[in-house]
Amino acid sequence: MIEGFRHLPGHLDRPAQEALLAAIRAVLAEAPLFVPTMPRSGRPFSVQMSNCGPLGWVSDKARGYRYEACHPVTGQPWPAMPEMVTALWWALAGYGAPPEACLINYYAPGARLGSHRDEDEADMAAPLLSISLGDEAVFHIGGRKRSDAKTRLTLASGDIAILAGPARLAYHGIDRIRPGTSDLIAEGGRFNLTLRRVTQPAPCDPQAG
Ligand code: MD3
Ligand code: FE
Repeated sequence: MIEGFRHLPGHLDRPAQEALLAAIRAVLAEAPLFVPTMPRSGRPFSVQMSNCGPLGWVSDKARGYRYEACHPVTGQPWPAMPEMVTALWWALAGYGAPPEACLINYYAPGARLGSHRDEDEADMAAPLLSISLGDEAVFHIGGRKRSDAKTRLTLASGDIAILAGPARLAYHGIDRIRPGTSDLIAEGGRFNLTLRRVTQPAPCDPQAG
């Protein structure tokens, strides 16, 4: 397993998972799930997405992967990040600047996310924090090269993963979800939240402190 990957199984108990799910549903009422498409091919993702926070990750055929301040369908700014989400970042990320994007992925049964690296962020030194809710996912993580050996593990409801250092640059993906393995989400499926720093934080001004 690559250095810098931390898995905290069951970090959120059931009441915390329910509270977080309610907060995510409130975000989705303002910023509905959309279907991103691949650059160039225009092929749709099987994962549906939305975001909260000042920036959101989007992708389409014409303009590719990028962060934007507004929802691609509604044109509205992304809703604020729920406080519970930012609190987890301050407690666990070990980074001195706040997250700027919280990407919400929804996997219906049959959805998957092919092996990729997250490299659309200017600040690649910041860690990335992932929270899983609902059905279990079969997750894989390899190394910096696509050909590096992969480790597979289950991400279950309430699990948190923190990617820092070398793991931040590793190939990873979701092979499949296991339908019916959680009753948290009434309609089934899985939500994953990833908290991300996007821009480089301004250096501290020594005279300001
Ligand atoms: C390892 N999401 O949104 S979360 C993504 O479960 C993404 O929805 C998956 O990959 C999901 O980009 C996996 C765990 C994760 C997130 C980012 C990583 C693992 C990572 C970045 C680098 C290495
Ligand atoms: Fe990723």
